[in-house]
Amino acid sequence: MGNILLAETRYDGRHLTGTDVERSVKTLKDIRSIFSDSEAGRKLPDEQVIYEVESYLPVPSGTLGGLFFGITFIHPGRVGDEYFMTRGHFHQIQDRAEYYWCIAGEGALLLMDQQRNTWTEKMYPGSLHYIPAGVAHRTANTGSGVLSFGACWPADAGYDYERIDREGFSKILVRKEGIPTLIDRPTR
Ligand code: S6P
Ligand code: ZN
Repeated sequence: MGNILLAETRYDGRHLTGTDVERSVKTLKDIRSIFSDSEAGRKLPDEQVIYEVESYLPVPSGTLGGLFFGITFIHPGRVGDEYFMTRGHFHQIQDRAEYYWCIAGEGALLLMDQQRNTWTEKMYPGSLHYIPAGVAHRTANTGSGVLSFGACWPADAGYDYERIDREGFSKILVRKEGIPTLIDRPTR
C-alpha cells in the first residue's frame, strides 16, 4: 500500500475496535434513580446491564474543533412500564449539537429543550437524528433486541448530567397497552 497508513481504529458497521477504543458499562445500580417506578427498580438485580458504550476519543476532552465518535448498545427490558434507557444529558457547553443514527433495533430518542418541552423521534435502522444545541437527549429501547446507535459530537461539548439527575425529563416513555407512549413524569 506504499505510504498509505492503515487506520488503527475500525468501525465494522456494528462495533468499534482498536486499542484506542474505550468501553463503559452502566448497570442498574449505577442509574436506578433515573427510573420512575422505584419499587419495580428494587426488584431487579443490581448487576442488570442497561447499556454499554464504545467510544473513540482521538483528542483530549475539551479540544475546540475536535470530534468524538461512539456507539451505544441499550439492552431490551423495562423497569416497571418504563423502557431501559440512557441517563441522558444536556451538553455542558449549551451551543453544541450532535448527530445520532440508528444501527439496529427499535427505540426512541427523547429530546427536551430549555423550557422542558419533551418530544420523541422514532429510532429504526437507518434513522438519522440531529440533536440541536441546548437540547437534552436520552434514548430508550422499545424493542425486544438490543438497540444500537452511533453518535458524533464536538470534543468540547462536555456533559451536564446533574441537571437531569436533579430535574429529570418532563416526560417518560412507558409501555401502555403494548405501545411506547410518552406521558408526564409522575411526581415522586
Ligand atoms: C455523547 C452521546 C452518547 C451518550 C451515550 C450514553 O454526547 O450523547 O455517546 O453519551 O448514548 O448516554 P449518557 O446520557 O449516559 O451519556
Ligand atoms: Zn450528547
